[in-house]
Amino acid sequence: MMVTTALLLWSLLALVHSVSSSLSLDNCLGYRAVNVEERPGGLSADLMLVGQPCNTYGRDIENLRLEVEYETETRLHVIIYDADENVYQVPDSVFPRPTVHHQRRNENAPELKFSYEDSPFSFAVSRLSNGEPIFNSSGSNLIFQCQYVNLRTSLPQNPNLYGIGEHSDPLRLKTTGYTRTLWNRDAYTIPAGTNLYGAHPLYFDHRGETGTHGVFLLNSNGMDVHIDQAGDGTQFLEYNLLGGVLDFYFLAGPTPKEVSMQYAEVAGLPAMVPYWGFGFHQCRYGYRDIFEVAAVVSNYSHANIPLETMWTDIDYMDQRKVFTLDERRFPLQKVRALVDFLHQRDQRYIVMVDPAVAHSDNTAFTRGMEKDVFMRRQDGSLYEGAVWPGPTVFPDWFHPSTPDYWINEFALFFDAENGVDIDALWIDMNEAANFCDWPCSDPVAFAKANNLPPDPPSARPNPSSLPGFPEVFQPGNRNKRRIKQSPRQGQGKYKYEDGKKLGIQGRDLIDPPYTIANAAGSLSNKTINTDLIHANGLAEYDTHNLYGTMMSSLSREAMLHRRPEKRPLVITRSTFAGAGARVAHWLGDNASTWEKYRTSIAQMLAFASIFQIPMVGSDVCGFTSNTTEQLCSRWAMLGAFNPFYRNHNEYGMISQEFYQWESVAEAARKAIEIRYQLLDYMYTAFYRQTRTGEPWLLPLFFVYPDEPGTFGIDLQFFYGGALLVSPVTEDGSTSVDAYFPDDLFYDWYTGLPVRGRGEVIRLSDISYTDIPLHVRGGSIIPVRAQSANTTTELRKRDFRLIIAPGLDGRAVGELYLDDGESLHQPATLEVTFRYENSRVSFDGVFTLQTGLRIESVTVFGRGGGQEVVAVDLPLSKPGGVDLG
Ligand SMILES: *[C@@H]1O[C@H](CO)[C@@H](O)[C@H](O)[C@H]1NC(C)=O
Ligand SMILES: *[C@@H]1O[C@H](CO)[C@@H](O)[C@H](O)[C@H]1NC(C)=O
Ligand SMILES: *[C@@H]1O[C@H](CO)[C@@H](O)[C@H](O)[C@H]1NC(C)=O
Ligand SMILES: *[C@@H]1O[C@H](CO)[C@@H](O)[C@H](O)[C@H]1NC(C)=O
Ligand SMILES: *[C@@H]1O[C@H](CO)[C@@H](O)[C@H](O)[C@H]1NC(C)=O
Ligand SMILES: CC(=O)N[C@H]1CO[C@H](CO)[C@@H](O)[C@@H]1O
Repeated sequence: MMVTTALLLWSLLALVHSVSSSLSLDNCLGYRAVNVEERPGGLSADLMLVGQPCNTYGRDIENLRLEVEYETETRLHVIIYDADENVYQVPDSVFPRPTVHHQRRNENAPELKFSYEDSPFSFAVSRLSNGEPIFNSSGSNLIFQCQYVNLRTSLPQNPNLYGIGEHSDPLRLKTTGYTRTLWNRDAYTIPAGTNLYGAHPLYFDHRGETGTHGVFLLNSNGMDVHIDQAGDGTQFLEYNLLGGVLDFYFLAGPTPKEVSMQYAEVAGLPAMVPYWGFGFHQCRYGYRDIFEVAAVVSNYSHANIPLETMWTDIDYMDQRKVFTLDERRFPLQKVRALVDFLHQRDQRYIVMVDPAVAHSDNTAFTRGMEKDVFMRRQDGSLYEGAVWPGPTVFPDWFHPSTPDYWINEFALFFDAENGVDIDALWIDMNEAANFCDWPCSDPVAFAKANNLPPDPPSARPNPSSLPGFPEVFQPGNRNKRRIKQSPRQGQGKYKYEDGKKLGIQGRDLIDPPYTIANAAGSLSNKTINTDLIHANGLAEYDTHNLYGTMMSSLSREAMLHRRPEKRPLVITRSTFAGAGARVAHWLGDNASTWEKYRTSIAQMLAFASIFQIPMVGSDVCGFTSNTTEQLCSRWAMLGAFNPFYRNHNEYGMISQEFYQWESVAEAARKAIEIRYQLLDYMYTAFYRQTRTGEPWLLPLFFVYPDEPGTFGIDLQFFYGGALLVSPVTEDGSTSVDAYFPDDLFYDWYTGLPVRGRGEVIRLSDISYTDIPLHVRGGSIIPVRAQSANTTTELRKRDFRLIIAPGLDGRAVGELYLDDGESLHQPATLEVTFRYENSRVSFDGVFTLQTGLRIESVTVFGRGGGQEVVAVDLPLSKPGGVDLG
């Protein structure tokens, strides 16, 4: 009876103190924890609904389970799910759960402490060392319904929160009246404050000297995360989920870098990329034919701007159909000739692939139908949308035959001997995007009305000979492949089974009672219908946010199948948590505006340092709308400090290859020269992230976590731990107000010291072909003594060491080298450099014999600037030299 009384009292309190604006939610009395079992390393309990179900946004689930496990010293796993295990959970095949080493776990006390109140149930997580509360759900009752889950944590006032992407808002999130919606969307022009292409339900809470922690919610359902203050001024963060379970990983830090590394333990270490992937890439939508593509290659060469990789957008396709070539404008023989030509010159070629397959007379469709791999409606009919080629069907990545299908399409179309021998892959439209508005009942009519596929530009005869190009561009013929149409087949192939976490039956999968702030309107608008059921029984409603990442993973497999020993490079638009373990990301269809130029820095930092997708970059010079000479010039320089460096442009916009303006060409030559000299420094730091999760591209507060002045900065960043990049960010400006942390820095160009005081310093007279760079004291940067036209050439250049002594007079640095492209490296060079008392020395692993040497050492800050000392140190054994 005590229980009942307490219960009533709690209910009253809940009503009186409720801060929720919705009256109906106030009737939800939460849950009561019973059968609590505490054990070393964890706890479990049953949670039983208190009072009558409130059934606000779907039926309340009456019996829940709570499992708590201290998985490592720094990671706490808390999961709340339905006792019957019918509610959908993210499948392990898509997001492999981290392995838990129970023995290791018990060696030291965990850094986080879980506590709970039993009725109404709430839980809290605190930092053991200082008692700091990290998460506390006691302010409102847990709501767990079949189409709505609500959990709120209180937070300190004015918290420094980061993450919850993908978004184009400031790196440090707004904390009042702010909603982050996660529902992957084809988000043309990446507008601020809206849901974009990816879903990363992870935030960092940085509290300066008391530490940083991370909270990752493994949930792929649509959601709104509200960050706001309640009526009484209490700061909170609230999850509003359209389904799934509450599967939390709390990461203790205590530094931002450590939180990032702990997240990598959960989401997977990022994939290593080939060395050449860091070269400069050129792309655009709207190259009219293979001659124009070849002309761009030729023009880059003439302008003396190193071009590593040429790309082609959907222009190469016949009527925009994947796995086809436009026979007039991109005939196979000429495409192959261009690829051969590029390969002979140590350059590469990349094209785009979309997931949607044209519903028409083409082999990719026919073979897919034979294997029955396309998504179907619940009545068994084929589901159709309308994308670039017009009416399309969509592969079901959960179908057991889809891997064979996809790998086979890649093997045929991208065959090295007879097809388009690409070096890496670009995948797009995989949210999945569908141009056709919900309910898209007539995709054929929609395609016709919207000119899909768009009319290609008219084919041209061979326009002129291209200087330097061999006899490759002669007219050639290719037989059209004719395919017989196979009849439609299929029935609802799936039978529901209880207890398999496949999703509760009887939900409204199209218009759930709770509405998230999806910028595309209703859930299924502009994408695949959310009521489709995949071959394994999962609903698109639950798995929508996984579609792009599943396509990415399988496309990586398909690339590996073509070149089993080589690291694949796959650049995707849509991502889910953990995608970085397999693929890279570009920031989507931005605009050629100063605003997007600025935003690109915060976006890049979020992906690299928080979401563990370190191979990332924006469309340099901007995608849609016309760029300007000055913007393109500044972006050519900023882009050189993006991990992924690609100029890309929208159909119909003015040309923006770097050689189009002399000032931009000059900026690009200078930026690429610096980037290439630094390439091994970057490669080393990137490699370290793939092994340890330590982010290599850093917001300032990651390096100076105790300096409050750094917390909000997202227009400057550290490129590797040693180089501070402070780009000019305003139109027409030749100056920038740059924050210098309390430390010693040196100007990259002059070696002159700058003593930072945790204040802003105005850097001025920065021409349109310059970008301010400063080396952090305490660093040694190995650079290539000269740049080169390709990364293949670059790898033959000797090294130079730049030594930037710290406030204590010392410095350290690292160099990692391998063959640049193999998945497994038989031999490596892993060197640590140290500088102390005017002596530089190095040692490490030298199994990779490169024949390379260090030819000089530059010490910054000496003689008022820099002093260069010629040396001759082979990088084949430990060495050192006194610099006097
Ligand atoms: C959680 O918040 C409640 C209400 O403010 C407070 O009473 C409780 O002590 C907090 N729990 C922890 C562990 O901080
Ligand atoms: C390449 O350069 C030539 C000569 O400047 C120019 O006429 C042509 O338009 C350029 N082509 C492309 C695709 O940039
Ligand atoms: C779907 O999107 C279109 C274009 O943004 C919009 O006009 C329409 O209202 C949306 N429909 C729904 C049902 O959300
Ligand atoms: C871009 O510039 C071209 C050429 O000046 C012009 O025709 C076009 O309308 C411009 N487009 C936009 C979006 O401003
Ligand atoms: C690139 O090649 C051109 C032409 O051969 C040459 O003049 C230039 O110096 C090369 N650039 C670099 C950075 O090696
Ligand atoms: C949010 C934003 O910047 N949107 C802009 C993106 O670019 C388009 C085209 O220039 C503009 O119309 C949008 O306002």
